Amino acid sequence: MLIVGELINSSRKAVKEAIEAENTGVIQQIARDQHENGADYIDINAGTFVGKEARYMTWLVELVQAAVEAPCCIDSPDPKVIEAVLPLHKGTPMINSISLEKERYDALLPVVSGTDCKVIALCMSDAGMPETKADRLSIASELINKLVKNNVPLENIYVDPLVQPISTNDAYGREFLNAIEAIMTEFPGVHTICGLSNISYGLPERKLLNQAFMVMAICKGLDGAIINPMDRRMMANIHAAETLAGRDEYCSNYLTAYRKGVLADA
Ligand code: THG
Repeated sequence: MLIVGELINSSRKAVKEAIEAENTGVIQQIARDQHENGADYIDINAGTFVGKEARYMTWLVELVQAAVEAPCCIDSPDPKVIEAVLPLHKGTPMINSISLEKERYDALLPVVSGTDCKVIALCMSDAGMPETKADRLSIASELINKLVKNNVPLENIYVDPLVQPISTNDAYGREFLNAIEAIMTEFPGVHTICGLSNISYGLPERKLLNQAFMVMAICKGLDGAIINPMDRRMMANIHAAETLAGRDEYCSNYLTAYRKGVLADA
């Protein structure tokens, strides 16, 4: 399971304040904490700073790279910001995200084509948010085919079928989960990823719902997640579910996690 640590996001108050104060220590500590707790990539998102986003993202990428060996996941609603930040990143980052929205697709394709970057392919089109499994599969298919045709290797594509709040429609969990299964079955070698926290929006005990949903998604084949790696119970659930889903030969990852102490009292 590829883990992207989500905590360096300006929608979080502490991060917003650290960015505004140019507090390098706070940001670098969040990066180190996430990496030490299992993040393979460190998501950086300053999307709430309209107008100043490019400047803050430039600052964040250099700061995070100075603090940890893990590469960044460059998360921006603005394709121009992603394009501007990319050359500053040493090694190969993850791009979050391309979609089927025409403007976004046309701007980002030349940026990812022919590189070795991992790219999140978000199931969004100009028709809006997907509702059903069929909507998601149709957008995913078109995106995957176009990207592969344009020199983006299948194994670098992480499809995000887009999680929507279960509190607004009781079918949203099922439609998402069935989309994961369909995408992983129809495109062997592609990956799937998601941010989970939308599923629990508007409900109490959100962590519980996020954890249960993660286990269900792993059962359907999900192999990437944008999460808070400091949530010990979430991380323990991921280790357990991957082993139980048959994705851990000889249970060796489970046993390694146990020896590191990350499963106990989670
Ligand atoms: N898919 C992709 N990228 C994404 C998302 C996704 N990037 C952003 C987001 N979703 C994932 N990142 C975060 C970062 C922080 C928080 C949630 C998601 C967060 N949430 C607060 C919490 O959980 O306590 C609540 C914030 C609020 O709702 O006010 O900290 O889906 N490709």
